[in-house]
Amino acid sequence: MSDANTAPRVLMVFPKFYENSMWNFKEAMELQGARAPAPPLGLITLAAMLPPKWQVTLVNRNCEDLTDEQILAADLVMTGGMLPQEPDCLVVIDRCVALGVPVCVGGPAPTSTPEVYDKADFLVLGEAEGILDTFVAAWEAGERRGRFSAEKFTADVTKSPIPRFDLLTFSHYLYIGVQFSRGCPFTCEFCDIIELYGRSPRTKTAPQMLAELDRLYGLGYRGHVDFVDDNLIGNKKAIKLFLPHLIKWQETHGYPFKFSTEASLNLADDDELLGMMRDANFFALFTGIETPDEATLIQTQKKQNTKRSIADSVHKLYEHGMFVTAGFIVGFDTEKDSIAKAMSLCISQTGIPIAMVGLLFALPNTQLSRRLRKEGRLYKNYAATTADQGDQCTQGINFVTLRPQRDVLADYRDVLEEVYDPPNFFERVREVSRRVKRPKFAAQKLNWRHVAHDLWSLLRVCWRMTVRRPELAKHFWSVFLETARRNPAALEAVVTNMVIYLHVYPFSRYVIREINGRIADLDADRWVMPPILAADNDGGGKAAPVGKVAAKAEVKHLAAVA
Ligand code: B12
Ligand code: SF4
Repeated sequence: MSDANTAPRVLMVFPKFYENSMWNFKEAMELQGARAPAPPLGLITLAAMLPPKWQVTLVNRNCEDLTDEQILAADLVMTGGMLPQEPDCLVVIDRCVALGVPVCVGGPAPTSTPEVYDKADFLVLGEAEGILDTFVAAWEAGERRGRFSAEKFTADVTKSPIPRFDLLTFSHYLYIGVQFSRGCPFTCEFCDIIELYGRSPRTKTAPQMLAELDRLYGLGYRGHVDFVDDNLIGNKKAIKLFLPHLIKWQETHGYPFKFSTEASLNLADDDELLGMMRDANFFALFTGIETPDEATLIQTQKKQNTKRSIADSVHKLYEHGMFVTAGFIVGFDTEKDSIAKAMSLCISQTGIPIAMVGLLFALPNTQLSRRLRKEGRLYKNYAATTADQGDQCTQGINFVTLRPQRDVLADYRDVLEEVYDPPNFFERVREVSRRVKRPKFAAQKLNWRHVAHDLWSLLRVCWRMTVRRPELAKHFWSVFLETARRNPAALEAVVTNMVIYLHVYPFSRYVIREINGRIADLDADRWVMPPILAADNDGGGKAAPVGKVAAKAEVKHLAAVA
């Protein structure tokens, strides 16, 4: 054990995500031999910010076990992550407490709901750049308990160090994340990004970003790099200044990386930016479409998606070399009975194969959860998380809906049934095959190790699609062969979407079964409405349910509220 004067041995632990999620891309990981989609960028950034003499090791519980010996060998355990990691994070805290090793938590979930993490010795809330020095000084002064909160949105990301990529085993991951900016200028009501990272995107400098890429390159990493920005184009001026440097870097290094990111749909309005992203080798983009209903987009304050053809916007992104995945949500207040049809049609017209359709879930610390609470519609335990819980696909609608809950659930189920029905899904992949125009880079160097690995993965995909899932075989081969013949450059995008489907298809069937179960409970009057969080209660959504409200009470309650 170190005393206050010697450098502590720090064990960083990234908690497990719970299993039932549309986002865990299980089959893709199996096919690629990976153990988790992405590494813990928050923890490795934190590791780089600690004093250099502190010795850091990392355990990612999604990739490997954590032993008591590892905990006992540490002077301090640092852990934390996002909401779906909460149950495992609490297990890690309990183990540290039981073994008598001080534990410090931080990251987005503890920042949103600190009351859940009371057992930890230290809480370091908010962006670490703004507060870690205070924690380190307290530790070095011998303090062994405390709570430290960063001032909101003031962390200077130009001071963020290069993350400790050296702590990672690259082969454990499908891709590696880097971050250029934090925050988003928009005001979507359900979003917690703007609460956690602010509305004024703060960006790193070009030399800083290139130094991160140099480090990854120097460590031998090649392939997929994800810009984990909340909205890469949140500060258009800054990204336009950075991209020419990125293009040059890629050219000089023979295009060792292909990039993905997340951006708002108004990217489609900016040809200059789209051209730069194509030239830097961006190949995939996630965007929040949420709903095709204009009135709902306005009500949920997502105005950037209004007054446009969503399909045309998405096709524009395809033309610039990127395939698109998108988020859709069912359960908004202003939704109409026709939403299932409208949403399925929108998804079909855009030709987005992987549409992450979820139920609206009021996250803690958002405008939405504050409004619902004020309106007396938020369930008391609305943010409770358990290890066997699913994501917002099965657990969404944690509040009293304005339309009958049964209708919302039925609409959601209908969308999932329609969009993930094999013929419909593969038709959308065909759209990708026809529309995506991948650029050719004269300076691109082939990495033969990667080519061999990709070919091996492709063989396994063909085998799975044909032998393991014979019901998909004819669709798969039809789209695959058409792409190989007409637009071979789009093969990677096509196959990637099909691989993700190997997880999303069975997962969507599982969600449909769960939703049908919820509907059956409502029909049989077995559903019991959870208690409501009082408008003036400051429980943060974590209070245990008290008492039970009779079935069908939701309707009565709503009538009373109205
Ligand atoms: C990349 C990403 C993912 C990746 C996975 C990342 C991974 N490592 O496995 C994917 C795409 C799979 C994913 C999925 C999901 N995600 Co996500 N994701 C992100 C994103 C965009 C970037 C994360 C990141 O790398 N950030 C960069 C690092 C540097 O920032 P950071 O993690 O915040 O770390 C800083 C501080 O928080 C702090 N810190 C972090 N850890 C610790 C620990 C200690 C001890 C201390 C002191 C400090 C500290 O120090 C760092 C430097 O300041 C964030 C948004 C964001 N801006 O962070 C959302 C985010 C974390 N995701 C979120 C959510 C809700 C999800 C999903 C449920 C889907 C969804 N959006 O609805 C799924 C669930 C996944 C599952 N399997 O169940 C929420 C979490 C909300 C919350 N309050 O916890 C976020 C904040 C955004 C959002 N609303 O979508 N996600
Ligand atoms: S565009 Fe995305 S990140 Fe920005 S406020 Fe809306 S949901 Fe949040």
